[in-house]
Amino acid sequence: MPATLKGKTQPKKEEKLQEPVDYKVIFLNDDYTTREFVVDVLMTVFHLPQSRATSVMLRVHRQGWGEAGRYSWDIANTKVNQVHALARENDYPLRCIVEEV
Ligand code: TYC
Repeated sequence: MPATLKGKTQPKKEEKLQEPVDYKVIFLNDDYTTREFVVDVLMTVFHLPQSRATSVMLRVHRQGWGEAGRYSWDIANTKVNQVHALARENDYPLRCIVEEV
């Protein structure tokens, strides 16, 4: 290596690029939000096909929680805010949360 480049262009070993962290959006069950509304939200906000939206909704209904998708921090939180805004507009208590993968 030419002496002029020594220690200048060589990346240091500890400067490895980190993989970006993903965040899950998790739907939580409740007793009042209709199944149809949850499926609608999963289709419109998360762009799930109807069959997938239905199976995620049923999983949440039966197990208490279920994953709608994985996104960057900003997108996950935007989607959670969209879900909560739609739920509020329609008087449903539907909640979802963000969790690091
Ligand atoms: N448990 C609701 C019902 O029986 C349906 C439901 C599913 C609610 C998923 C919220 O995230 C949820 N109507």
